[in-house]
Amino acid sequence: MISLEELQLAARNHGMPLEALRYPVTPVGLHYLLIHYDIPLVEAAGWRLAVGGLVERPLSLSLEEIRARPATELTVTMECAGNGRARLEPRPVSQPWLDEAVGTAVWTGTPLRLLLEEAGVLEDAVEVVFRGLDRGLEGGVEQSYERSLPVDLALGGEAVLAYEINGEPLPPQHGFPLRLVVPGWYGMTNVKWLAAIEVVDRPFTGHQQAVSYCLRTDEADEGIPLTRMLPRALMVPPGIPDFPTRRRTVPDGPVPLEGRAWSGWGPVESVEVSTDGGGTWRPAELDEPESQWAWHAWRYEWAARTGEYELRCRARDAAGNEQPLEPAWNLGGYANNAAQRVPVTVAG
Ligand SMILES: Nc1nc2c(c(=O)[nH]1)N[C@H]1C(S)=C(S)[C@@H](COP(=O)(O)O)O[C@H]1N2
Ligand SMILES: [Mo]
Repeated sequence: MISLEELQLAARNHGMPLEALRYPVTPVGLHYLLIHYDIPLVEAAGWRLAVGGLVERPLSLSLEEIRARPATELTVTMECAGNGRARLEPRPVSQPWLDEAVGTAVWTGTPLRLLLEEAGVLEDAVEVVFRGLDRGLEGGVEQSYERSLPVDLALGGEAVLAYEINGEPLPPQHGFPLRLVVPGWYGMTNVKWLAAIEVVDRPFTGHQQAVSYCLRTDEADEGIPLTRMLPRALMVPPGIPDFPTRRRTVPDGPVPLEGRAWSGWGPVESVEVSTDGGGTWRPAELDEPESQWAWHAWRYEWAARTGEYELRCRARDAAGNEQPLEPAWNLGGYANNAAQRVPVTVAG
C-alpha cells in the first residue's frame, strides 16, 4: 500500500479539498500545491530575473521593474499532470494524488510575450527555457527545476509572468516572487521561483522535459510529452463524510449535486452524471466559465432513494476528448482522467 515516503510527499504537497469546488476562484490556502524539492527562501531585494540566450538585448530585471511593466490578469484552472496517479495499478511511486490536484486562481503579471519582444528573440530560436531557483536530485541527477515552451507559444500565447495570486503577492509556496503561468497546460509547465529565461536553438532535453512528464509504457519508450490538460469533471462530495473513511451519507429525497469541469483543449461541451456506477448517464446543467481558461460550474438534481450508490461524473470538451471510465496506465502515472467515483449511502 502507500509507503511512508509517499505519505511524506502527500503531507508536503496538499490537494484542494473537494468541497472547495464550490468556489469559482479557489482561496489561496485551498489551492493544491506541488513542490518537487524545497521551497526556496527568496528576498525580493536581492532577486533579479535574467532574460538571455538568443536575444538581441539580454535583460536583468528587479521585481519593481517587472511590476512597472504592462499588467494583465488571467483566471486559470491549473491541474497537476499526476492527478489520479494513486488510482493506477501498479501505482507509480511519486506524489500519490487521488482527484484533488487542482485549483483556480486569478494570476496578475506581465505578459511573457511583451518581455520577450523587448529582449528581441533572434531568428534561430526554437524554445524558451524557464529555470526556477529550487534545486534537488531527481533520477540521480542534481538539477534546478527547469521546463521549456515552444517559441511560438511563448511569443504568440497568453502566458503570464505572475507576481500576484488572487490579488496578493505570491506566497512562498506558489513561487514568490515570480512564476510562469501558461493557461491550459498541465501544472508542471508553470515554473515557480523564476530565476532565468533563456531562448535556445534546439529542443530542451532537461529532466522535467524529456524524462519526467512524458507518457511512456516502459523505460525504453521515448514517450509523448504532456502538454495541455485533458478534460475532467469533479463533484462536491454530497452530504456528510464519515471520519476517517470519508464515505458520504445523504438523506433520501432530492439531492443537489454540483461540481466543476475543465479542459486545456477547449471549452467543456458536456458533463454527464451517473448514479449507478457508470451504467447509465444523464446530462448535467453546465454554465459558461468566468474565463476561457477557467473551469465551468455544473449541477444535477438526484432523486435519491434509500440504498448504496456510486456516483460518477464525466466531461467532454469541444475538441472531442471525453473522460474514460477506467484509467489508462503509464509509467509516470500521468494524465489519469478516468471519471470520478463517489460512494454514497442514502439513509432512509
Ligand atoms: N520551480 C518549480 N516550479 C514548479 C514546480 C516545482 O517543483 N518547482 N512544480 C510544478 C508542478 S509539477 C506543478 S503541478 C505546479 C504546482 O503549482 P502550485 O503549487 O502553485 O499549485 O507547479 C510547477 N512549477
Ligand atoms: Mo505537477
